[in-house]
Parts: sequence; C-alpha cells; structure tokens
Amino acid sequence: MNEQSRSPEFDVVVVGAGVAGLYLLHRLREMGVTAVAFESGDDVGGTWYWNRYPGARCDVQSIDYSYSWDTELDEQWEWSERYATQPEILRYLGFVADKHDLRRDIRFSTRVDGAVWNDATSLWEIATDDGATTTCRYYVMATGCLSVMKDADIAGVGTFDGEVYYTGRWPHEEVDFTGKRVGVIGTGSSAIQSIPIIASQADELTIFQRTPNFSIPAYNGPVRPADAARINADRAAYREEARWSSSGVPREVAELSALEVTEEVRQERYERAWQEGTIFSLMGAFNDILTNADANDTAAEFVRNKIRSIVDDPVTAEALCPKTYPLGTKRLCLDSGYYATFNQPHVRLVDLRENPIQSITGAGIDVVTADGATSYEFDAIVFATGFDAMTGAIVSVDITGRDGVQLRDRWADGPHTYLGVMSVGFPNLFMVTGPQSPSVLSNMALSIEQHVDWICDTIEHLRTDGKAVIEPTPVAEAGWVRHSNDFADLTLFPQANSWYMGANVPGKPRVVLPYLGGVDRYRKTCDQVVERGYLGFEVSGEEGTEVNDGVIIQLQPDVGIMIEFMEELALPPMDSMSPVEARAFSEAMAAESPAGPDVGQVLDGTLPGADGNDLDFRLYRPAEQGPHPIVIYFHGGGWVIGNATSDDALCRDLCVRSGAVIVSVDYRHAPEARFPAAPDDGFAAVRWIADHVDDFGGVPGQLAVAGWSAGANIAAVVTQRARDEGGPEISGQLLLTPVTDCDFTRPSYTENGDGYILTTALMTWFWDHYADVADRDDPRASPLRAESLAGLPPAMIVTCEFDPLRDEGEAYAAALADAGVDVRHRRARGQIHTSVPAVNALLSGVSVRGEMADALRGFFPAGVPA
Ligand code: N01
Repeated sequence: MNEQSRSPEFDVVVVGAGVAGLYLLHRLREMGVTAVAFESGDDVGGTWYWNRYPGARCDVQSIDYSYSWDTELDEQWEWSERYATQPEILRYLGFVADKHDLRRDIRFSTRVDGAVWNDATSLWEIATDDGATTTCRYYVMATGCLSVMKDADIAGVGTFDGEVYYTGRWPHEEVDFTGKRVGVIGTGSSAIQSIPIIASQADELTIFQRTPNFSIPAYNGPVRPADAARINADRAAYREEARWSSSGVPREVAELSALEVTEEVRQERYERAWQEGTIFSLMGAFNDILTNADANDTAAEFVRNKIRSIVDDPVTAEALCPKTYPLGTKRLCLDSGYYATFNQPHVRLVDLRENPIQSITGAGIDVVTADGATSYEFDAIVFATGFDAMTGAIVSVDITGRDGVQLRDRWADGPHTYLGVMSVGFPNLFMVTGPQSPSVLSNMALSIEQHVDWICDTIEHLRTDGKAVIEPTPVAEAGWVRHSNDFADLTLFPQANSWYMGANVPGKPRVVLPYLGGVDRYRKTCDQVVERGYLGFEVSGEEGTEVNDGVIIQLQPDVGIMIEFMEELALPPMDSMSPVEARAFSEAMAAESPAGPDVGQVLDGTLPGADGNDLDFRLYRPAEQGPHPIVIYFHGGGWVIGNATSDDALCRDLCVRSGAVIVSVDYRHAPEARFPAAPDDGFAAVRWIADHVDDFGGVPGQLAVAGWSAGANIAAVVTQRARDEGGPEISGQLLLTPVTDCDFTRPSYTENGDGYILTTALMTWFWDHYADVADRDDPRASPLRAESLAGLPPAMIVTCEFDPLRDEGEAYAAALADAGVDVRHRRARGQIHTSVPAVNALLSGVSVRGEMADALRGFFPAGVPA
C-alpha cells in the first residue's frame, strides 16, 4: 500500500458549525463522504451563537438571509420581523440542525488549534484542544469572517474593577444594566445596535467614539407586504435572481450617475432609499456612489443632514457626522433609534478625536483634555471594538502546509488566495467565504451556499476523477489577487481605515480583503474556472499530476465589463461596413460616450493641409494663464474614420493633466485620399502651427506631437520627417498604441486578433483602404522601417496588453531605444486598444493617462505650470 492510499479517519474535517458548517455537513452527508465538524461553542450558530449582545440582529432581511437549499424551510419557518433578532436566527439554525440531524456530526466545545499537511500521506492532521489528532483528506475552514475579536488595544485594559463585556462574547445569562453607569467603547454596528437598548436600562450611558459611522434606520417590523408578495410570487425565481445579483439580494440596478440628475431628483432618490431601510438602498441609489468621490459626497451629505435633523444638540450632531471617509467604505450600519438615543438626558458622547482615551482605570476611563485629563467612572464597560476580520479566524489556527510553511507567514503581507477559496502551498484546504471573495459585501447566507456548493462539487469531481489532491497554481493565485486589487482600485474603498482594509487592527497589512466585483460576477467566474477544466489548479492522484495553469481574468475589470456589454449589443463588425457607414457608426458611438473634463477654452478653426486644402482643428487651452507648450494631436481611426473632434474627451483630459495646449488636427482620410495624404497633411499641419506658435498661445520651441493608433502612426512619421526635412524642432512624441509596421505576423496579432474590439480583420480592412501593398514598406506608412531612428526626440510609447498592435508598438520602443532615443515605454496591463482613451467611461485607464501627461510635461522641462 502506498502512502497516498492510506485512509483518513474522515474524508472531510470542517471547522465551525455556523451557517456555513451546517450546510457543509448536510451536503457532504448527501455525497456519501464522511465528515466531522469541530465547534468551539457548545451549540450550533457560529456568529449567531457568540454575538448575543442586546439588540443584535441581522442587517440583511431575513427572507434573504436564510437557506435556500432546503425549500421546505420556506413553509416550515416564518420570520417574525424583517430583520430577525439574534435569538430568532439562532433558533432557526438550531431548527435546521435538528431537522437534518446534523448535531451528530459535530464535536462541540472543541477548538481546532493546529492543522498540518502531510505530504507523504496527502492528508491533513488536525489537532484539537482536547489533545486529539484527527486525519482527513479535505480540511474546510468554515470559521466566519467576523469571529475573532480584535485585541482591545487600549492602555489599562484589564485593570477595570467593574463589569466588563465584549459584544462579540456576550454572556449567555441575561445582563441587566438597570441603575448602572455604563461606558461603551466603539460606534460600529455592534455598538449602534446595542446602545439604544443599553440606554433604556442604564442610569447613565457614555459612548466613546473614535470614528463616527453612517447609519440608516432599519424600520424594523413585520416583513413588508411588497417584499413578501415579491418572494412568494415565485420563490425559486426570486432565489435565482438573488444568486445573479451583485449583492446577493435582488435589487434594481441603478443606471444613472448621482451627478447627472437634478438636486431635486437626487434628494428624492435618497429619501426613498432611506425609507427602504436596507444597507444596499443608499449605495445602490446611483451607479457611482462607490466609485466617484463627488457622487458619494452627495449621499454622505444626505445622511449627515438626517443626523443633524434627528440629534438636538448641534455639537453632538456634528460629532456624530462622518466626514473622513466616503459613505459605504466602512460598513454601513442599520439601526433602531440610534441617533435619537443621544437626545436622552442621561446619554452623552465623548469624541475621542478631541479627547483620546488615556487609559482604562480601576474606576473607569480617563481621557486626555486640554488641561490634563477627565475621569469617567462606571459600573460596567462594554467593548464594542470589533474583529480581526476575514483573515483573523483563519490565521489564528496554526496551519502548516507544504514544506512546513505556516499560512500566517505566507499571508504576512496580506492574504493570497485563488477565488478566496484556496491558497498555494495548502493543498485540499478550502475556505468558505475567504478573503478575496464577495463574502461580507454580500448576503452572507447566499455567498456561503455558493462557496459550499463549489467546494463540495470540487471534492465530488476529484473523487469521480480518481484524484486526491487539489491546489491552485502560483500563476492563478497571483492573477486572482491582482484582479481583486484591480477591482478595489476602481472604488473608493481603499480610502477608508476600515476593517475591510484590515486597517482596524494595528500592524495588520492594509489590503482590501473582500472581492468587490459582486456576487454575480464572482459566481460566473467560479463556474468558468470549472468549465475550463479547473483552470489554475494542479490536481493529482495515483496516476500522476495534471496542471491546468492560467489566469481566469486578465483584463482590467472595467474593460472586461465594457467588452461584455459590447458583445451583448451584438453590433455588426466595422469591417463588414462601407467606410461611409463605418464613419456614421463611429460617430454614433462617440455621441454616446461620456464627455471629457472642462478646459479653459475650446476653439475650432482650419489650417492649410499639404495640398492647400483646409484641415479642421480643435484647440484645447488649459484654464491656467498661458502661454503654454503646444501638443499637436492626431486622432485614431485607422486612417479611414474620425476627425478633429472625435477624440474630444482624450484631448480634454490630456490638456487638463499636462497643462499644454492640445491642437487636434484632422487629416485627409482613405479610401478617398490614400497614402501618403494623411502623413503629408500631418506634416503640413505641424509646420504651419510651428510657424504660428504665438497665434496659438504657445511657447516658442515647445512643440510636441501625440496621437492614438493610426494617429500615433502619423505622429511618428511626422517626427521622422521633421528630423529629415529641416524641422520644425519637435520636443517629444507621445504615441498611444501606435501603428508602426505593416507586418501582421507578430504574436499579438494572433493572441489578440479577435475579441478585443480592434481585430486583425479590422486592421486588415484599414490597411486595405489606406495603402497599396507596394507602399506599405515605406517608412511614411511603417515608421518602424525607417533607415535610422537615431536623432529623434524623446518618446513615450503606450502599448496595451490585449491589442493586436501591442508588439509593433513595443518593437518601435525597442528600436528607438537601440537608436539612442530617450524612450519611455509603458505596457498597460489588462487594457485593450480602445480602452485608455475612454475618459470618464473606464476608470482603469486613469493612471496610464496620468503617465502620458507626465511624459508630455517631461518633454517641456521649463515653463509648464506644475
Ligand atoms: O466592529 P467595528 P463591530 N479605541 O469594527 C472602535 C458586522 N456586524 O463589531 O472606527 C477606541 O465596526 C472603532 O473605532 P474606529 C458588521 O459587518 C453585523 O461593531 O476604529 N475605539 C469602531 O467604532 C460590522 O461592520 C451586524 O476608529 C476603538 C468600533 O470600535 C462588523 O460586524 C451586527 C478602539 C468597532 O466597530 C463589525 O462590527 C454587528 C480603540 N482602541 C456587527 N478600537 C449585523 O447586523 C476599536 N474602536 C449582521
């Protein structure tokens, strides 16, 4: 018998008997695998077992925060309120455990202390606090996202002589604060839920607030008839809609920006969201509350005004108003009378930003004041100071994977997961709703079901395939972490010191912990990983090891969404159109695109082209006082489509960011005017502008060229001609995804030839309209083929990872560098040919455009305002 075929005591060990652990046990039993769950509490419930503080409730409606896997429950269990209390939820979980006889597979009052992967046996060895070791093939951490309390990082903790309570470890026996002086530290969800109830009992209540939170009223009561009617009309359909929604709760998706409606409409929507009383309503009122700081501030100010209208004392009201982070980037709270509690005479707020805690003493809490310290004396102190969220419960166990590596060491700089479900070096270890999965940003009950299903299906797949071990590949994991961070970077979340960022725990790495792409996108991705043969996993069994390496999502998140949207529109390919149709089509698309930023002045005019024809131009002048350097810009469009105004948003953006005048000049188009009409016009325009710098408000000697795609081709050609034909002097060339060569054999044409908007077919169509085959080798068509590139001005070249033109742009950058030209090259990760210019439509291109503007500034070292 070889080591691998040794039988473990259990196929699966589960840690935790909360919402996740219970469903896992059920599924595993149905699959016919042996499983045991270890639970440190003495009953089921997990978070709902421990969080018994007064007022504890769910902040997602109970009709949503409930199991969908047992449809009988819908008939057997009726929630008494919209937001059930902790005791009711605990009863529900107990009911489910009884109904499915799950307790027999749970070892209560047993804590898992350590887990070691044995490479020889391919088994996990699980050590529990009763001294036992249990072996298993698969080890599942169903430990919850908010189960390990954060250490109370306050001086003197432990010295208080009175009663001490932690919201996350509330006693099982009733706590009565009647007649007592109580201090509460913290103003997160736990505090906000418990404070009104503690206030109703205590003689005096003092709340110590470091950072105020946004809270909205729950309007708790019976399930609203409209909600009940909706779910009862077709429960299965409702649940399915929830599975494919972004938060795990069916909701209308907002299509408008908060900034594109009138103040009246905005207020009306916010008021409606406020009245709805759900944590999703306000953030979902418009499509940019969590991505645009100005939009967010309109919602934040709405809530601040509500606080000011509820709280009588203006100083207290202002102290309760959050102002240091965007709404929703710290968990929004749902309350029942929280703000009104501060109108009661025996309730006071201590603002720790003004008077920080000095220490906890035997008698109470001392805070620092301008003239020393003030002491507050208490009979009881409640710590509502939060959790080591999302990673705390996982790394609190000594988990040792391959080669003796500890998970907590591997995650020292933040969690590394694939799909939030597994981590490299820890084979057969699964996490339910782990970091980098939607988890806490969604309806947890639903996300738990999705993860449990995925994990159980994977175990089933391995069994039927005769495989025993699964582990993500480093490439897949790194790709997922990057993708998760890319999503976070599109949002305002990184701006807050929240537990989402790990920022509430001193010393914890600051990274966005939950996945921000939404439940629907995440579910689809998990499904795709499976459909693509467990992409990104290494799977092994007695017959050997199979590696299916790869990255599931490589595009920038917003670029991927845009491509999906375009695919749904099923538009005809441009290369199936005539040039006239293609121009009309592209103009119609441009009309739908968001506008660019305001600039100081926009001026339209004409200037003479190469054959004396008029060329339209549009000039963009910065708001700052001139004169300014001038950048002559050539639009994209494959020499066939576009005009002086078609890249308006990009030109505005470049103008604002670079502080230069941008002159977007048109040129004659093919097929009416074929090669070399376009570069001839470009060169004529540059010469003419150089001769009229003063008229354009420019700085003499500060003239650069720029362009996108075919326009970048013209910019590159013009620069070469200026060098060869006696000027003008060009300070620099900014080439965004340039056409530099007529060679279609480079790998990027094959790798990215289809599916990324600009296709190989379309490039072929452009070239065919533009230039005879015999002309294409001409350096005025293919500037890469110039005899020499020496002596050209500095260049910035941007290429995009998923662009057929990527490799020729990079070849040009390399050739310029070889020729001794000062060249800066940026390959824009996850971008496509058309995405970087999409100003105000795609956020991920912002940093690239920032670098482009920096390069322009660098072309003109003196005289550009910073
Ligand atoms: O914890 P928190 P929580 N000195 O971290 C303060 C979920 N939940 O238990 O923000 C002084 O939100 C800290 O101040 P600051 C829900 O997802 C759900 O309330 O760090 N103050 C903050 O005010 C929620 O988000 C429900 O400046 C200190 C508070 O303590 C999550 O659990 C109900 C401090 C901690 O707030 C966590 O909520 C309850 C110090 N040294 C909770 N250290 C449902 O309804 C910390 N604080 C399902």
